[in-house]
Parts: sequence; C-alpha cells; structure tokens
Amino acid sequence: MLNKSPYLIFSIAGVIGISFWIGFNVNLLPTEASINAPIYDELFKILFIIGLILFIGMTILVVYSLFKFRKREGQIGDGIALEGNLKLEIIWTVIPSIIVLIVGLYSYNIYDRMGGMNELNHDHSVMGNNSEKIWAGISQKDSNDVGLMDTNIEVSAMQFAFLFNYPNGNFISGELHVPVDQKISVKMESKDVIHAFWIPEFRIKQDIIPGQPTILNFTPTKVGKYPIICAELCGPYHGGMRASIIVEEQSDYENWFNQNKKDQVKV
Ligand SMILES: [Cu+2]
Repeated sequence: MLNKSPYLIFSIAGVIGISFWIGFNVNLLPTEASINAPIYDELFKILFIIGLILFIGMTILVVYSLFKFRKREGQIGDGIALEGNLKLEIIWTVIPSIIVLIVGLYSYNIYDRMGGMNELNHDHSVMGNNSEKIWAGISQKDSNDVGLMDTNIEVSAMQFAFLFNYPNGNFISGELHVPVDQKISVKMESKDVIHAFWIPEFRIKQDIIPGQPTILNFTPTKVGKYPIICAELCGPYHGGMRASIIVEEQSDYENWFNQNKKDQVKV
C-alpha cells in the first residue's frame, strides 16, 4: 500500500490541477452584460471545477478498475467478500459534507452580493402609490448603483409574448429598450399563467405570477441586443415565448424613447 501512495497523491493532484485549468480557461457561459453577471460567474466557476474533479476522477477510476480488476484467466468467482471499511466510510462522508457546507455558505454570500438579501426600495416610482403587495426578486446594493434612472417600465407576460409598457411615454413596445450603466427596475405582471423573465447574459431570472406583481432590478453594463426568454413551462408555445432587450447608450435610448412616445390623450 505504501509504495502506491506517491502514485495516488500524484493522480489526485493531477486531476485537481487539470480541473482547475479547465475551470479557469473554458468558458461555457454567454457574455457578461450586467453587474450581477461577474458575481454569479464566480460561483459557477467553483461548481464547474468541483464537477470536473468528480467527473475526471471517477472516469479515470472506472477505466483503471476495468483493467486492474478484470477477470483473469482461470479465475473462478469474485474473490473474498469484503465487509465494511470504517476509514474509507469516514473519508467519503466527511469530505463531501465539508464541500457541500462550503458551497452552501459561498452561495449565500453570492446571493447576498447580488442583492438577494436586500430590502426593496419602497419609495421607487414603479411601486406605485397604492399599498399593493409586491414580491420581489433580486434587489441591488447601493454601492452598485451607478446611477438611478427613473425608467418606469412595466412588463406584461401572456401566452405567449412579453409586452413592455413605458407609461411615461404612453406607448407599448415589443422590445425592451434600456440605457446602459443605469439601474433599471421593472414591474412585472402576468395576464394568465406563471411565466418567468430570464436574461442569460444578465444572469437573472424572475417568475411572473398572475395576481402577484413582482419587481426585478438590474444594471446592464454592455451595449448590445440580448434574448429575453420565458423560463417557466407556460403552455404549448412556451418555447417560442421570447423577446429582446436592447441595451444602448443614453442618447440612443432617449432618441428611441422620443420617437415612440405619444402625447397623453387628454380627457
Ligand atoms: Cu411563458
């Protein structure tokens, strides 16, 4: 057993090293386009590396065992039965428990840094002035506020589309336009069943629930056009329920807004 230890240590170190290298050099996620994205990606990287260590380690162990413990010529039966190995059982209980605990604490930290534990700003204009109860997803930390934009956008979800209402401009758009580097707060309502508003490039997702308005805060950091995807199975055409968010410079956003805005109809 002792003379095998250096090989074992070398193999484990090799698997961990390769996993870290892949984890830091292979990017499986789309571009990072909001302030939440880099925070979320830290956690993803750690989970990816843990998954790689398990996958590569187990694959090597299975392939090694196939050759090492194969049936030899003239061999009859499976050999002596083994029962229990306290040392091994303690190791395979303690190590995963520590890993799960660390991942749990780290996830909490990430959720907190993304603003998940923050109370919403109840004075914000999108809340309206009535006492309607609004549930919310991720809020934003004050330190992340690069600017406060009174965008006042309402998202309506229905089978099978998203509509974006800009009450300040008195118009409805099929595309969500927002200015870059501004804190955006959208109020979301469903006309029928449960939908979910997901922007993979922003790493945020929030359910849209009938009879229960929700709020989602985000700050886009990269100009571009990104998909908005319904991430809740909402009916036969759920797969086609998509829209686009267009993140643009402040002046471009204002141009677009002014081109679309309609004068209020006076009554
Ligand atoms: Cu949907």
